[in-house]
Amino acid sequence: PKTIFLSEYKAPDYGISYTELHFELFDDHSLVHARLHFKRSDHASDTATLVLNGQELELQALALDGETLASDDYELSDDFLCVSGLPASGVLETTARIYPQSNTSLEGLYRSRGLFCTQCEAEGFRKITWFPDRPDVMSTYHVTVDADARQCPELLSNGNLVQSMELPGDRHRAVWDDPFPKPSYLFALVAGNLSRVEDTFITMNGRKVRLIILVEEKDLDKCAHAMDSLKRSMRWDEERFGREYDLDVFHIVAVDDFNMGAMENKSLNIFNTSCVLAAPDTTTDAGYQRIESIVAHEYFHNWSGNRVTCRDWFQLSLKEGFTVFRDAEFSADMGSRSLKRVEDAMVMRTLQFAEDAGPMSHPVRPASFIEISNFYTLTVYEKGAEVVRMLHTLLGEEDFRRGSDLYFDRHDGQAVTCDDFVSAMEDASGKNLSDFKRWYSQAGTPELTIRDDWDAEQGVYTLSVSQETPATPGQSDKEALVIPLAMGLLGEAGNLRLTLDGEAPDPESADNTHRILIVDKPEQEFRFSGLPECPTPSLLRGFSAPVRVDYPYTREQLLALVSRDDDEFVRWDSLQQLMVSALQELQAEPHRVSLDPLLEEAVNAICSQSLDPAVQADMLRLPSETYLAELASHSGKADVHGIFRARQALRQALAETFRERWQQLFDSYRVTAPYAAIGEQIGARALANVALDYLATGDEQGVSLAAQYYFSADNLTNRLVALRTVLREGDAALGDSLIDDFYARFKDETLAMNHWLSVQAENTSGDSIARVRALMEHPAYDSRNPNKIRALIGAFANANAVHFHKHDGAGYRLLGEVVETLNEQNPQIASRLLTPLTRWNNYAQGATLMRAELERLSELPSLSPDVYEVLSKSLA
Ligand code: HT7
Ligand code: ZN
Repeated sequence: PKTIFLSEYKAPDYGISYTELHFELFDDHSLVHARLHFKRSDHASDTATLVLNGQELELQALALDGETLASDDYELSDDFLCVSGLPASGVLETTARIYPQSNTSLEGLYRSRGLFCTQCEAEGFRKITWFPDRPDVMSTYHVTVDADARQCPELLSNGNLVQSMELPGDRHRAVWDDPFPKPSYLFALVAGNLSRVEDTFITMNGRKVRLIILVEEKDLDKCAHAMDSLKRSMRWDEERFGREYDLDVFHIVAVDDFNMGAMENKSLNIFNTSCVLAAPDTTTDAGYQRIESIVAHEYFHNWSGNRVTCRDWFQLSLKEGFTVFRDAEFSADMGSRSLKRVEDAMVMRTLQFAEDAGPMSHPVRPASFIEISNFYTLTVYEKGAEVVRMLHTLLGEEDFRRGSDLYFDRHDGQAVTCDDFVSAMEDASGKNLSDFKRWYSQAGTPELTIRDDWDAEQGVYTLSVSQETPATPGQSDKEALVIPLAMGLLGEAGNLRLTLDGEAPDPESADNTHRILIVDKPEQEFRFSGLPECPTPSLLRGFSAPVRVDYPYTREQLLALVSRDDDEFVRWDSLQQLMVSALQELQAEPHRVSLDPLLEEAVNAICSQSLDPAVQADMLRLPSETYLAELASHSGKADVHGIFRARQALRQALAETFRERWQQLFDSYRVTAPYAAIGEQIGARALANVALDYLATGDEQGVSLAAQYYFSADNLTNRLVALRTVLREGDAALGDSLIDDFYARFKDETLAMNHWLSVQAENTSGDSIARVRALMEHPAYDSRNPNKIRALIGAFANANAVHFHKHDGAGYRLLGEVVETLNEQNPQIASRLLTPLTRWNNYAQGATLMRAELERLSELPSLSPDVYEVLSKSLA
């Protein structure tokens, strides 16, 4: 497979101004007739070849301006159709025969439970017809779809419906016209038997938009939350970003077989059912929140992605980073801002930092790739969003909004780059952001080492900050980044007023206890004067930058921050740090029994203060095994078995020490009202459920309480918490009986069954590998459905570390076998599933066997480019 480089980007020689497509859909094949209205670009030579991508297509007809093309005028290969000797403009006509019913890759046109649907991002359109399948070729589309009227009563594509008619032989036709030029990756088609939920939205300029969600009839009662989320997103984008919807109709279609969460095709968003359908029995609180944010994310792409799109796939974060930033702001506005920040920081620190330190490490704007599907990553999405957030922090809301308006005005209808985005921000704010742009090109997580000095006589406190970004594959020398470091100083009676050297003191301002320090050199000092006492620094407030911070906090200082700092992220993080150090001690001394009194005091402080219960719940949860493994591998090698035992011991100690507290919290926060997915209830449930988990730890009465909780639950959140707790703490017979009960209740609800698979895959009691292998044969599993694969195999490899890392390598082999099958069937899912094995270098014990499994896979014949890229980079 070939590596593609950003530095080799060339604008296309031909544009396609107008694309006419005519689909004839049949059960055993489909025909795609295309008429491409091409025009040679000004920069191209008269003899330039028109290069069209095409894969797995059978050529049935090829004509230029109505005349069949002679065979020496074109060249057809597995990947391309190249036509030469063309006039400056004209119409190229092709007919392709394709086989959607046997397309298991879920890219291009495929069938999901009989429904015809498409997934074209990033390079799937080339599996539908020959086309310059690159985002800088933008065209308007006119699409005719013919299919059997009974099997496919709904025929949909992008834009507006301009005609529908019956055809002979029980067939019918719909014609769609999309007036907005778009790249081929935003093309969509859906045909099948679906039922509709409809609503309307009146835009800020009074236009009426029809909102239509299409699902299988059995799921009609699960669409209300998505519809409500959509309407709130549309209003929010008008109010916060001034963005109005631009067509008269907006569709969301739910499909069962989908490689990712959802896809923002112009006016015809296609969603994984798991990201649209919501009901209390089949969706957790987190699931409701995820649906809200994904519906918003896809909707927001209408501007950040569709109206203004990417010039090439290296610029993917232009649309994804910006859109994740937008959806995060939306979620923060809909719920709790600090909660959203804590949860996003957890994802960054646990998963993105690991990606940044692993063999697939890449910058937010990668410089090269083999297979672009491998770059839909936490780095491009989440770190990309953090980069946009830092721009927002540096510019402030007003200038940022001006920059965003300028970006949309300047580039509407264009395919542009991350540089264009930053230029708009520069032009709107008058700030020079050239050094800041290193965030786009430099991979790796920067580490800030912070030390301090207190001059009691002068009342001067000095913070010395140095930054370093570790070497990553292909990038050994790193430059200093521009890092906004939000901070405060905590004194005995609360946060102190701050006067930075060179600044006039401002005792009047209420807001002078908080600063954004701009760290932009390898080493810097910040001096604060006029302080009455030696403070404790409150650092990286609100997770103001995606960096690690190394400051030698004492436990007393952490306790002070947990108890009294103004910033909820810092309070959460400080308690996490106290727990991490307790866990590290337990790992070093497994028989240690006493709980650190300062940790005890910190937990007490959090339990007794009135905080947002959702944030309180996050504060009281133990750091995850994955986070602990990431931290351990940053400074050495991770011992997953030691981490597991230490967490068990700390959970036990906290459970015993605070038994009364847990009971009080459980009693006061247990929700007795009927289930509603509203912030108030979600927060209360989270806190009650954390308390229940501790109550059941090593305690028979607590286990019976959990079992009762399971049976009395009116929602999936509580039922799953109870089930997990019983599986962990109860005897096997009780656990099995709940598993059977869950199956009996929900066997017909495929989304609930995914949770049933995950819970068992993550269960560390008994022989997990045998259990997972048995479940692979169970009717609730489907080896071709990405949701099922993620629910069972993904959950096992990512959330059952002690069995995945079994000493005999059986966990690695299990994952390897699944990847081997998927390599041919669905390469995108295969390469994603491989991720845990690629981290072999983080583990002392498993490394050799993990590598051996990667090596075995790399010797397989016919590796897909997706899997090849991950394997070759992991073994380099
Ligand atoms: N922009 C969408 C990306 C996507 C995708 C990418 C590769 C393979 C399958 C895919 N399905 C959707 C999703 C988003 O970020 O909004
Ligand atoms: Zn997106």
